Amino acid sequence: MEAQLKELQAEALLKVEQAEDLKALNEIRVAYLGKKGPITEVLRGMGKLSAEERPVIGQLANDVRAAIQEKLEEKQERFEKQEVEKKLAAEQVDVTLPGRPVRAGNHHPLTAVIEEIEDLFIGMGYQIAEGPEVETDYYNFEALNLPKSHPARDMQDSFYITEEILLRTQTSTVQPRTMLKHEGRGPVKIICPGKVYRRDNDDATHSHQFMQIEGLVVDENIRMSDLKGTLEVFAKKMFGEDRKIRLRPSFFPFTEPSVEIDVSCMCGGHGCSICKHTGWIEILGAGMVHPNVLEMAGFDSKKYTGFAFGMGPERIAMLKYGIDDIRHFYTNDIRFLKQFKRV
Ligand code: 2U9
Repeated sequence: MEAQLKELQAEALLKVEQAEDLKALNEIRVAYLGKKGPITEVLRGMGKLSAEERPVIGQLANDVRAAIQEKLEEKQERFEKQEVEKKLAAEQVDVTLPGRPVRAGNHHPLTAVIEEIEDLFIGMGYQIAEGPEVETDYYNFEALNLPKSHPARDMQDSFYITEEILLRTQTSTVQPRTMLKHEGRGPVKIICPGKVYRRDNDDATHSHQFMQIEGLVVDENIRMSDLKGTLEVFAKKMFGEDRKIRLRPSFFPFTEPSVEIDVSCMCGGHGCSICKHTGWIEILGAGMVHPNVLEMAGFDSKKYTGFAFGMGPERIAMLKYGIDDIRHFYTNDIRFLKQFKRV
């Protein structure tokens, strides 16, 4: 039995020596050290041995088991180390290689212009007010002095959802909402930027969805000269300190008197295609808030007066950057967008 055990040890150690991978080692472990293996078999026959032989053979069997176990573990460790080294060699990274450039994004030109306008008015003490894009007929028309029978309602073709609910055609809806919150007490000094919708066929100068920024100031003793001074500051900051503005009479149902405001062209009046050889470019509509509009929003029109204005940021951006088609703002062509990196 002693010789048998020693032979088993020699045989198993040779096989471990010849094993070429972890799978082979595992097969050897099962074959020699498993429950059905030859060593277990030998130990099972120990009952037939004499009392003197039993501890000697028992000790030897345990030594053989330990020797095979030790060799198996040694070789397993070697295989595992080789495996890790192979993996590391395959995954080698050359840290000296130059990196691939990552294109940093930039603001959309329209967002940049809107934020510039917002900052400008915030600097003059205005607050930003916002409201819903899905509006009631009341705030979109009625509260702005456009009753159901008013012919000016034909001026805009709107996206109606029901007879009383529509996509707002102007951000002017935000002003009466904000004024009502003031419960008849001034001052109100807000600008309202946001998306508006009109049923237009898209072309170089029209879009069925576009942006508006409107402003409103309501307080005691607000005069037309306040309107003129404010919008002159705006035009100079936006287009250059050398620019001038002029006011032309106009009509809006929510303001009386109403004006359109032009900024002098950068051609200096010598004539160019942008100002169509007039020397002036229209940039804003404005006026003194109609007393009816003040009263409907809960303000006493004998005590309070106000001015309001409105502009299209797309038009401002087109003039500022020489963009010739409004659709560029909405088609998201990366070649167009990446030209407007803010510094
Ligand atoms: C209230 C009172 C008065 C807002 C105003 C304009 C003139 C104007 C648009 C023209 C085309 C902007 O560029 S556009 O899309 N707007 O010309 N908006 S006065 O007047 C208001 C608004 C609300 C309660």
